[in-house]
Amino acid sequence: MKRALITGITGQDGSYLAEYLLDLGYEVHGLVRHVALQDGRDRLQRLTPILPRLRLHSGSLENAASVFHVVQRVQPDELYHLGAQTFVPYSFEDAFSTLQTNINGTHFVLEAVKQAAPHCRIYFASSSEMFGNADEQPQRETTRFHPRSPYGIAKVAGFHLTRNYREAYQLFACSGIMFNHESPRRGFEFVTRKITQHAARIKRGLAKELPLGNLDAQRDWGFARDYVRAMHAMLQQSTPQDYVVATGETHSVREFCELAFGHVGLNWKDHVVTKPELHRPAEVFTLIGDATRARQELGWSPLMPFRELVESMVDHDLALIDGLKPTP
Ligand code: GDR
Repeated sequence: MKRALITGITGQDGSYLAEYLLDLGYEVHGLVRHVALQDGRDRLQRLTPILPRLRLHSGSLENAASVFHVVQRVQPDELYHLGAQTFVPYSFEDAFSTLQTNINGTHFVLEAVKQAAPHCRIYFASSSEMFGNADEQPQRETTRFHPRSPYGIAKVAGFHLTRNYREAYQLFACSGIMFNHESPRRGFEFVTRKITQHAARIKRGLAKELPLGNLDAQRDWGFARDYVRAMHAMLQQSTPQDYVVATGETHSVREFCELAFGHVGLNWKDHVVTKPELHRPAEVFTLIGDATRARQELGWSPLMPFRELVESMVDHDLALIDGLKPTP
């Protein structure tokens, strides 16, 4: 039986990945902060159905010794490093802690594997935010990085650290350059979930307005459950490589609103208000990924179409309000 260790297991991607690996017969371990273990009902809610099948270890990505001890104790065959501060606007508000946590966290994980479990294969959750103000469309593995936020800068550092551990110490370490991926488990601060939750609340008469920032921003939005299959596939290859994971379609925030509100018979224009304070100091205007390498080498392709993704998120948020579904 293969053993996997996941950092960020409590998040959207961590929970889908844990389910996927359990289904494949893995023994799944997670590194979680001590507070999450103390306050399990809230912080472990995405893991509730699979909790009895997981082995969780208390540790912090801000503490090299705790990362080292967990890696040493678990001796994983595969480590998926997903844990980070992932909300781009917050990285402008507190750039120092975002850079510190995200860069050091990745460095601690790589060093722990090098010292305590060098046979272990590593996946690093890299991001399309590294392309930022990209000078080609679509973006592929060879596109130049031009990050536009402290978050994106930290991901570039993590990407290069991962590559360097691969080249310098022969670790099997890969980065997945993941474009935006969403689901009913997405945090409410991200634009997709913010829109679907508000569309549902407005439909049920619980709210009137949805405040948003830049409606013209365009993103390549896929379904998170599809993306965790690519993470796993990268670690099953004969040689480690970095891969873009994306749908190859781009849509604007405005278009997302149109579909989400339209699905519940509302006109988004009656409810969306733009607020200058929700615009970012430096915006990433258009992202669209070319996942040809992932398609050809990993046999990966996304299954969920865009419209279905939006509608399923709205339906889920309606069901939450109506008390028909537990929080995902
Ligand atoms: P992003 O996701 O920054 O692309 O990073 P987010 O959903 O936050 O923003 C997408 C786009 O929507 C615009 N926008 C708003 N965004 C938020 N959050 N709230 C608003 O009110 C709003 N109005 C407009 C933004 O300006 C932006 O252009 C996500 C994260 O998951 C990262 O961790 C990950 O690496 C990348 O996707 C790939």
